[in-house]
Amino acid sequence: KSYRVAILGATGAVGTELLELLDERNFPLSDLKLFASSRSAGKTMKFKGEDLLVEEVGDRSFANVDIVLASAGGSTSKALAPKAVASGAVVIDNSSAFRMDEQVPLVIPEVNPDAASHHQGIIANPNCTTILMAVAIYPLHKARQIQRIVAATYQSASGAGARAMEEVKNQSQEILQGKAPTSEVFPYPIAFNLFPHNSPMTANGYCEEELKMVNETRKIFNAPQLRITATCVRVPVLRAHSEAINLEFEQPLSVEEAKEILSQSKGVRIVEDWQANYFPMPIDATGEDDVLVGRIRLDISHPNGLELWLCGDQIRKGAALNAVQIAELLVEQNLLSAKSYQSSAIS
Ligand code: A2P
Ligand code: 11C
Repeated sequence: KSYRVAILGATGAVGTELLELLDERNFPLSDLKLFASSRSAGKTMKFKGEDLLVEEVGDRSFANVDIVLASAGGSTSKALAPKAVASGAVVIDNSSAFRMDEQVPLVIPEVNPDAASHHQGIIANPNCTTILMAVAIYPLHKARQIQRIVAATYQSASGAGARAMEEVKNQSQEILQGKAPTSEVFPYPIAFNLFPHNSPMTANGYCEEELKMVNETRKIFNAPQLRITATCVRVPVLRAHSEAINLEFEQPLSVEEAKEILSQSKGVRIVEDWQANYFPMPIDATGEDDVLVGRIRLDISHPNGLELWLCGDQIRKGAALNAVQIAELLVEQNLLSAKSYQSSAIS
């Protein structure tokens, strides 16, 4: 059996990767439609050697579509996803629009695949920082129950889209030529600099990105009381996010056991050479499917604590790959029947 798929936001950083992954993973396609804004309408993009036309999205765009992979921002998803569901499609949404909606499963196939079966037409893809952390720590949580997580992120420019990557390169050139850097995407110069994450600040002093890590992880782990705190930072890396994670367990977990568990976990690869001081780096994680984990060590400040460091390609596992894996899960488990999504108060 094969499926009619549409990519909403096909020209963006995640959309481009979705196109590559559908090809690379040989997703069973009978039709592929590409949608973006009016700016891109009429352009073509290559898929399996063929030129596919990019169309402006309209009300009837999803009439003959089984699966919509959406990555065109929250407001676009909010406006279009319910319409796509009403016309019979299942939407896998990469934006934050529906993630905390009680009717919408928030799914990482390595962590909570079963949640997908309760979908009402929309399934949300978590935020990239959440996905990368969850893939690496969920297997440890299953072994010893995590009590508290303290995370610090080092997030690449591409998390803010394709134009933000260009901004790093352009500003670097400007600075090297002795000019003042021009900022268009980010609020402050990012080349040779870093700043706390550029998402909106909230009343409790955490920015939205930090609260996504808190709330989404609790929902995915089905652990509403889990204590999590995070500090998110934007760094002048082009692609792949890094995270320093401190875990406090209910019972002690040895480094050996943690490594044993992670070495058998899907989507995780341990990268450690202590002699060479070689651990995961964004340049090594770029283009990789796995989350690279290293520097696994006991926390000297707490008997039940463990420290680890991870890097992951946030456009791939943090977004496009996770979405395609969800689509594969829906196909495998025969979960593509038409649904009726009723918007709840939270969305
Ligand atoms: P376009 O390239 O025409 O602007 P990124 O995350 O890299 O910034 O990409 C965002 C993606 O979402 C792009 O494909 C962009 O298309 C698309 N997009 C933005 N706004 C809309 C919209 N209102 N309707 C459809 N697609 C949109
Ligand atoms: C970043 N994680 O790196 C963000 C971007 O909720 O999907 C994606 C925000 C989201 O800035």
